[in-house]
Amino acid sequence: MYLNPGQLRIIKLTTLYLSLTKIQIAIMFNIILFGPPGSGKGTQSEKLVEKYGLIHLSTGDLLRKERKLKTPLGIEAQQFIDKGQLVPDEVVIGMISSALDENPQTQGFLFDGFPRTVAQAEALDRLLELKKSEISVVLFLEVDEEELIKRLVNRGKTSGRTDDADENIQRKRQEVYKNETLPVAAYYSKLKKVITIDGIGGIDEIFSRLSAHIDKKIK
Ligand code: B4P
Repeated sequence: MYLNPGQLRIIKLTTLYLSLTKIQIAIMFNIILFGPPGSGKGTQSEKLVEKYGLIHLSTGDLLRKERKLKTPLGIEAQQFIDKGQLVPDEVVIGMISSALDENPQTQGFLFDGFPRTVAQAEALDRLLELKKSEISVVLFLEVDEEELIKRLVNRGKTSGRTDDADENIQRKRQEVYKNETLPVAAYYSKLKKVITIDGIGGIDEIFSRLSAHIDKKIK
């Protein structure tokens, strides 16, 4: 069959596009660091992004930044945070969507404290699909409730965070976690993406456990 130069060019470009798409899927490695409030997501995320060169997306940090700048979004969000409640889905999904668009060239993202509802998980999957990517693994830090409350009360002594100030708010946050956030683990378990990790122990010890699982996935 004879193909004219124009048709040949279209075939070449299509082939190039398909191979680039494949490369993008292969290169992006996206982690969700999952766990209850105080399980050490923020602590471990800082170390993981440094080791693996990922972009750290913490919805908690993004919301606190908005609050500091006194933006309308920050002021609205703070009312929920102060009561130990979740900020509405559309607010955090919008923030994550913008952050994904701001980092088109990354080799992957580490999502810390997001998704916190099944609606957020579904939205994240759709956003990544648009980028020809997906969640590679969900690392679930398991810590018992009394240890969590102890850590958060302790953090409250120096953090200045309004949601750390009071033990009743801590208990409320743990309750919200069980009702609204834990179903996210079930959602990703169905997709066989969840690995549970013991979140009790020294910070470096837990970091080694997380790294060992990531290294296995990357190979
Ligand atoms: P976040 O900022 O996500 O914070 P977090 O859950 O409180 O803590 P994290 O698990 O990161 O624990 P950390 O490392 O600090 O959320 C804050 C609020 O923002 C939420 O309540 C919600 O209102 C809102 N929000 C955020 N994301 C949202 C979303 N997607 N949807 C809706 N609302 C959202 O560790 C805790 C303490 O333990 C620290 O003091 C740390 O030093 C210590 N620690 C860590 N590892 C330890 C270890 N191995 N041993 C002993 N102590 C340890």
